[in-house]
Amino acid sequence: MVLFFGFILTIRRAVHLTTVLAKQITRRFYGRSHRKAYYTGCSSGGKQGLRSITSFPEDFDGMRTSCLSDFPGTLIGAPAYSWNHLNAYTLRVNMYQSDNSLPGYIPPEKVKFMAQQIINACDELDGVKDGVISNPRVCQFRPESLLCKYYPKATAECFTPAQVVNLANIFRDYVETNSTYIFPAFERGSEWLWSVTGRNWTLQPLYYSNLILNISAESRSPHSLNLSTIELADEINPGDIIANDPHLELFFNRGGKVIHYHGWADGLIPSRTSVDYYNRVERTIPSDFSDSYRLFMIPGMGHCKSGPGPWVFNNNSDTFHLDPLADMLKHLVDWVENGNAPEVLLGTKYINDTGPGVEFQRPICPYPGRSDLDWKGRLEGCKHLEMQIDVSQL
Ligand SMILES: [Ca+2]
Repeated sequence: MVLFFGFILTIRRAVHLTTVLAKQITRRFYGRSHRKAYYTGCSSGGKQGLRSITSFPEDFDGMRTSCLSDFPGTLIGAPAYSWNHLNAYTLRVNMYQSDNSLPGYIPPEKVKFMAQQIINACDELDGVKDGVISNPRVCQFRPESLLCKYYPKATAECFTPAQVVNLANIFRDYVETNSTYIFPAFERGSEWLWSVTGRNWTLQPLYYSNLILNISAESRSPHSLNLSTIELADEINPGDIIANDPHLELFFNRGGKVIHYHGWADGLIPSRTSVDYYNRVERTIPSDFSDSYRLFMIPGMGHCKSGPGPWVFNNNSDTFHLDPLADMLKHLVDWVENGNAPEVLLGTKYINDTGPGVEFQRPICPYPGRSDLDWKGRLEGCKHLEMQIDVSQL
């Protein structure tokens, strides 16, 4: 039995109750209970998955809920788990980019130009010239490099001082008063997915107004956000919508397996929110949990899908027929049922994103591993802080 959850916003018990009913329906239809239960979801679906394994760790389990050999498995993509802080970052970006009459507003054609400049500067840092930035954290592109040399004589291919400041703010992590870290910024390479229409960026721009501040439609303004507003949102936590609990021990102890993924070019939910979560789990559970939980950061993938990178791995599409190494759900089943942990994921980029032909494939190592590629994009090894995987054995 596999449950698919998408972008519909649900709260604490909704996933649990849906799961209970789904199991009953499955039993009624097939005349027997399921043997294994798997979960896959991205975005709000990823958040719901984290809620499930932390609040209801027995949900994705077999018919014998007390039997540890009946393992659960969960596939979590780009989770919007830190909903309050994610919306705070989105609102902050709105301050810079939602009004196209402001001098710092960056129009779509300049965003497109900037995106190409970033690709030009950082594409080959991973050793392969393919239009994909494999590790944006080593991309040193600076907004000021686009500053018009002869300002105020600006052109379509340079930025005014106000636009450079605006861009630097978008690329800067959101840190509030007293050095309070709120949320990571977008990565270099995510610009192609930015909302640059001059209106509010997506992701519930009225969340703070309607659910936290309870102010009228006439008073809605993203400019009202500050640290006390964010702390109020954390305190109210409407519908128990925050799913940032890093305590996965109960799920792990039941034999649970988690594959977590996030696109490095996500222009909707900044990529490092997943790295932040992984690091929090690492600080919470000091022992090695690589036999239970692995994170894959996907080069050049946008929000749950699409982008210039190898974004197809059975994450959001059932129209492709992939070999097991290139299918994350098959990896999860193999891990749960045969004990084979995914050492490397093979991401696929199809021609025109529809196939049937394959444009290229890229091996992706689990975080914090780094995929070392030769110039043809073939994997030379996964360099880990503590270990190095021998890919000839895969
Ligand atoms: Ca590249």
